[in-house]
Amino acid sequence: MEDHLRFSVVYWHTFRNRLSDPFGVGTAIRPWDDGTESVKNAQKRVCVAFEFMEKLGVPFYAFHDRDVAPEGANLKESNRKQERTGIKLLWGTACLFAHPRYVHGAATSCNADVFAYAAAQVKKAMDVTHALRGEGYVFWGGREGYYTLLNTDMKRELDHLARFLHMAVDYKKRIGFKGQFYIEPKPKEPTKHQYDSDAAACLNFLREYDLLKEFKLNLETNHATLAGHSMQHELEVAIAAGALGSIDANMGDLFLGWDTDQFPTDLYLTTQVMLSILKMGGLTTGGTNFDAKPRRESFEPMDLFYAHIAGMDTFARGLKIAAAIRKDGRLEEFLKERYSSWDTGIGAKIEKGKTDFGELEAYITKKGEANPNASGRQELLEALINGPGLIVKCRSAGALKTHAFSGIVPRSRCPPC
Ligand code: XUL
Ligand code: CO
Repeated sequence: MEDHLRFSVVYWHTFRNRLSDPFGVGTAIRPWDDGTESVKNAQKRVCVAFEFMEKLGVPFYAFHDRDVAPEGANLKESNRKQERTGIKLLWGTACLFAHPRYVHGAATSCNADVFAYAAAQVKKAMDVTHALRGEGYVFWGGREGYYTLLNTDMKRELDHLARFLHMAVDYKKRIGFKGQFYIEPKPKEPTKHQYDSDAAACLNFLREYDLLKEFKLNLETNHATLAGHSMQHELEVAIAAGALGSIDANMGDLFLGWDTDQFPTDLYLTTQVMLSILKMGGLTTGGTNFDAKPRRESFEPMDLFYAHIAGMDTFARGLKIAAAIRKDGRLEEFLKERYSSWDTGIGAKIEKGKTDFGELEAYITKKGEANPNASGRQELLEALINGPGLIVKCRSAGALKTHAFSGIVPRSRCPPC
């Protein structure tokens, strides 16, 4: 489970977020943090962060350059703490969205000097990530998008973004950084429309600008739902392109239309995520990165533990249920059967590219009608998902047995019995 889940704590929400909202100041009680930008305070924060991660038993963390500023002092301290605890850096990134200079974007700014500033900042953030032996580096397009097309040359901005990423790839090679590069899709917030809007848009962009072999995707649940997709949809799009890298594990709220970044406590969500990840064969460089924050009302230090443990337990159970569903085999069997017309005959010929419209016309004219002739069975499959992994009691051969299996088949055909 440890190898599959690869949990990671984020520095920004867990150690820098004061839990403010647009209507009120921060409520977080963080007795170790005096709220200043002093070196002493930053070092104290590093100590608390590593103590917290050690107590949780997580193997990774992630940061933005600005979260761990002042850089110089923190680099040494972080290196020492990594050595002592064995906790590793999952990925680093640069905050190219908070400072007013990035008001019109960074790599997609209308101003070339801003592009240059962003390049210098990413160069430094990559150096720091490399020095801390980070396993990856994330590009999330904070303000790489627009509010109105009236003032935006979209094609030019996209060309600039691609140029920026090519330069990052060149620099990566120059310094010998072997970590994985990721793009993190998000459709809106802070801009109205972001260029990296969803997995498909990112893949298209990477392909168009010949960057696909250098990047994978870091997918975040709440970003998927903001884009009008499920997380599983985004995962499957990335997996189909061989480009799923890592996940930012959180969830949104059904009734709120913004990025609430809640800790993932929904078993259906984590089960779906783990089903896709297991199908892919597991994460390699990536991890389950809790890009999540406790609610403004959960302001005590202890809530940081409760929140992470809730997320970790939900993913652990999701993994167990997903593994049980795979072991059970009925979902896979159903899918295999559903597509079986492609395995032989005309289906196999189409898949192999061994036929054409003319032959297909002759084939179907002879046959007369195409009859899909099979139900999609959505409700049955949803019931099946409810089953495996749950402990059911079943009376078998006179004795009450407990086993992990679904109760949707008649008891007489219940395989464990
Ligand atoms: C913002 C977001 C970022 C990225 C890293 O919504 O998810 O924190 O993960 O910049
Ligand atoms: Co994120």
